[in-house]
Amino acid sequence: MRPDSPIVLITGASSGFGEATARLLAANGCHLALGARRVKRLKNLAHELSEKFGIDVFDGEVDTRDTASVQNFVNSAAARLGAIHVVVANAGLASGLHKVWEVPDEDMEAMLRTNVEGVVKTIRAVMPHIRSAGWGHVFFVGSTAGHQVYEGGGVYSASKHGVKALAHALRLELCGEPIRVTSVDPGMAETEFALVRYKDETKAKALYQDINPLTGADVAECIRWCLKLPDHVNIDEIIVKCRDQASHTMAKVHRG
Ligand code: NDP
Ligand code: 8X3
Repeated sequence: MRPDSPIVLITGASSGFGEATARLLAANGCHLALGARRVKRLKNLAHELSEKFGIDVFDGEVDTRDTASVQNFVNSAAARLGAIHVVVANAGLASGLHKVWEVPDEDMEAMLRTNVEGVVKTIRAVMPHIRSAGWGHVFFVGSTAGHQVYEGGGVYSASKHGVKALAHALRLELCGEPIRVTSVDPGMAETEFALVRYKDETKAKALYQDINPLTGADVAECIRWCLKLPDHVNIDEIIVKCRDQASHTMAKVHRG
């Protein structure tokens, strides 16, 4: 049975898409479980949203690369909120911009462990709760990098192609159950993503110079729209880019 106020678990809720999705879904009456490693940010957000919208918000530290941490976060959230209906498996990152034969172990492991293993661990922990709730929606946050590749982005693209594979497989596995599966796959969006990738504020800012990139709120709106559609409608995949980015590769970005 579809609830009026679904309980939504979001990983990577301390910034960017995750935070923006928490804000928009809170305004739409959803209850929230917010997870990330930077707990101070989560606590402030949880306090603000519960005060402003009168919703239940659980916040918890989670490192999605770690099985025990994910299990603990998800089970604590379900115990505190009573159920989980929706998951937004959003936590992820790019680290560096290296050719495939030059990528350091540290960057490779950060991307593959967070973007692929972390997503599997999240879905694995949440799925029993969603199935026992009897209605649900699973959101993956992929990327245009899961559809096209670019130089220096080989490992990141491999990880996002992996996310696409997971979304497609899960949709097949859940066919016949009242659970929808959507992958939201954005292009360039100004969040903390580029700062995390380059570890350099000037380089991060330059990426978005003279373009009008997507924002966290734009991606949150895609998630809200998919969630609000009638129950028989499943949006499989959304590829969303800013108007200035005609192609995933930098060759076709309009600056001016
Ligand atoms: P941000 O850097 O702003 O947010 C990333 C979030 O992921 C943070 O809340 C961070 O929290 C969390 N996170 C990272 N690693 C872990 C971890 N090991 N455990 C738990 N949480 C973690 O970037 P975005 O909002 O842009 O990125 C969100 C998702 O969107 C990512 O999967 C990214 O690949 C994808 N994406 C981004 C695009 C862009 O151009 N911005 C475009 C397409 C896809 P904390 O550090 O507190 O743990
Ligand atoms: C993030 C978009 O272009 O940096 O997924 O790969 S891009």
